[in-house]
Amino acid sequence: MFKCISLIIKPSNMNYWLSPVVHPMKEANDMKKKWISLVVGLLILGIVSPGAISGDKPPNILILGAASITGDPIQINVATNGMIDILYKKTTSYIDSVFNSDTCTALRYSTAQAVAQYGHKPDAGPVLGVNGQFTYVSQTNPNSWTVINNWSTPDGVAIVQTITYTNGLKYFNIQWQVSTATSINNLKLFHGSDTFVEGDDANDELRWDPPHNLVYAKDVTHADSYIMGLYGVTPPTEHQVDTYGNMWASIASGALNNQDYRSAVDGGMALAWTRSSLSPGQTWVVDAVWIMDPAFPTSSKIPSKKIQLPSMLPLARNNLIKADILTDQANDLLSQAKEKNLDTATCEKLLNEANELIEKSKKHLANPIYANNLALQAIAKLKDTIECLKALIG
Ligand SMILES: [Ca+2]
Ligand SMILES: [Ca+2]
Ligand SMILES: [Ca+2]
Repeated sequence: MFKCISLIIKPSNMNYWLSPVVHPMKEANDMKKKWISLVVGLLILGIVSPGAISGDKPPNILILGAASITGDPIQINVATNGMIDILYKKTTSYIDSVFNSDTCTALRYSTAQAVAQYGHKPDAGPVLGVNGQFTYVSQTNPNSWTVINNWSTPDGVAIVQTITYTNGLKYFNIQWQVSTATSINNLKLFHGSDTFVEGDDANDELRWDPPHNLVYAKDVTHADSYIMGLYGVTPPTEHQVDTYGNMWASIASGALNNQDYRSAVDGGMALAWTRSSLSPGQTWVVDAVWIMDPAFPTSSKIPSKKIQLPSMLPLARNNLIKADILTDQANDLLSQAKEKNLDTATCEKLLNEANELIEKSKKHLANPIYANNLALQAIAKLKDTIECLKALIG
């Protein structure tokens, strides 16, 4: 079932932070401090009981503002920025299988001027793009089993990540749709994960399986380890199984190393897909599948289905209607403020920016993903305008 939850429990990763097992990057002091302040904050709020952090059991760590697909045997927690945590119920309880929510995406491309790369920032890794992080536009949940995240870049590139799960299956689908306001070339999309098979970061042995376009990991300390795999429904052009640090470094530098095997380590794995060019009005669709399975996934087990493309045009139009309604509300409040001779300059600036986004969105309806992103940005700006005017009027 889908829950729009404000708090997600992250027990095993906290164990990592408190455990004496060291990894220089992951044990960074500032991260520890962050966790500690979070726990202290939650104690004050009464969300975590003091008993929860004494004794052997780690405290529950809670992360704000995420969406969760709580299926069986797979649970998928998607952070507001679209980074993913995957839990797998091997027998009776769910096993955390990703370090924090470090399943991340990055996009590289050339504009007429330069090569650009934007991406996520894993907790234990660098920003996955020389130009910085994606702009995180929105997260929506059209039903209990789907989470959609919208991102953009300053070059007018829009990315929609859609995750869907059919309850009971040992895999879930993930898809990216990329569109652009101006022509771009040499596109490369990366997706990778800091694996945490069997609930710990260590001992993950990783392989590339070319017949299935699959990178996968299993934990060598468990004879019955389940397999965690990323399968390219859209055939990938690069892959890497490695230490998680090498894997993130490769993505950040713009190329995977195609390494096929890595003996037990704190592992990570990634795939990349390429496309030579993308023009306004076109959409590049990349489909992949995350598999969690006790047995090696054979061809008959690996799904070939792609996510049905949701039509973004009705969504963009619907969001433009919402933006128009909010514009009317903002204009009403603006009139009231002006009648009272209040200084409305700051609020009006926000309103003008929103109007520019709406006009731009309307111009780009032939490119509905981009238009929808602009409409969503306009809605956010109009909400700020309304808050601004309400504060002014009092
Ligand atoms: Ca995790
Ligand atoms: Ca790992
Ligand atoms: Ca492991």
